[in-house]
Amino acid sequence: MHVEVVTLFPEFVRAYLASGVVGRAVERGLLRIGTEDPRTYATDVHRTVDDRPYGGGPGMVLKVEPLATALGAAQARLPEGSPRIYLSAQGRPFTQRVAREFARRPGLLLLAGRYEGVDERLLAECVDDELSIGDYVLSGGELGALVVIDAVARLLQGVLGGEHSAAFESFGEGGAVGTDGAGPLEWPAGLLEGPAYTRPVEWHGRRVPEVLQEGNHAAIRRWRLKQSLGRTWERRPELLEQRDLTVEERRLLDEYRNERSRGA
Ligand code: 9D3
Repeated sequence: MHVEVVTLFPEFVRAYLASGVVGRAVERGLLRIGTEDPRTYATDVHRTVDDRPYGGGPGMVLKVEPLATALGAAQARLPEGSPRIYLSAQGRPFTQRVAREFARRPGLLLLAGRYEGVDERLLAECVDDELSIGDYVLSGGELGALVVIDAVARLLQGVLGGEHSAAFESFGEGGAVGTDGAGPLEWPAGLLEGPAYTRPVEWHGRRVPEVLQEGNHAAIRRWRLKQSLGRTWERRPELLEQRDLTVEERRLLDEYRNERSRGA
């Protein structure tokens, strides 16, 4: 896949993308990333990319011409069928479902805004989709673009280990929410994962649950499923409403709630 990012902070974006899962995907030739800085295409001596909003009001708006030229330069490097996406607080929510849609495309053009936003005529003519990464206020679209790239890169064939990608396939259409459906245990889609432990077996008087130490794999699977259901019920109850529970899951969640109400 080929991703182009149009941003006033190309060094920031490239620095982040150089490490971790994404950096390795780039090194291995599974992902190509380019950047384009609109300031390159500003025509005046001050390299101006923003201007005051018509009608007045606070802040500045990104001018249409340098942005349109930068987008055109980035788009010229991308394959046909690469959606053009503007990251903004007003966009539709970016979710795992959207990440899966994007992972099937040959490329992505990501436009990160700054200041109060971009001239609406640029959006009308040069953008196919507008996405937000959540209901909080950021200073610009760069972190949004990085979030999209990270979530999409993990879904590309060969980017994660073989076991992970195989696990992903078995949940691909499940609409995993809250988890990516690609966990090492092939965890059921739509549930949060439960607690994890490693050595030492006791720390500050807190012990690793006995069941995890005993090697009864059926019991471990049941305990983990119960923790997962309980945690989802406590922290993200709306995820349970979007999902049908099996008879076993129903029973495990009831046990969890009963133990909880008795203070266990
Ligand atoms: C007058 C209100 N404005 C600022 C307080 C609105 C506003 C303008 C520009 C709010 C945010 C931004 C910059 N944000 C992004 O570019 C952005 C973003 C976000 O703020 N939240 C969630 N997802 C995204 S993606 C891009």
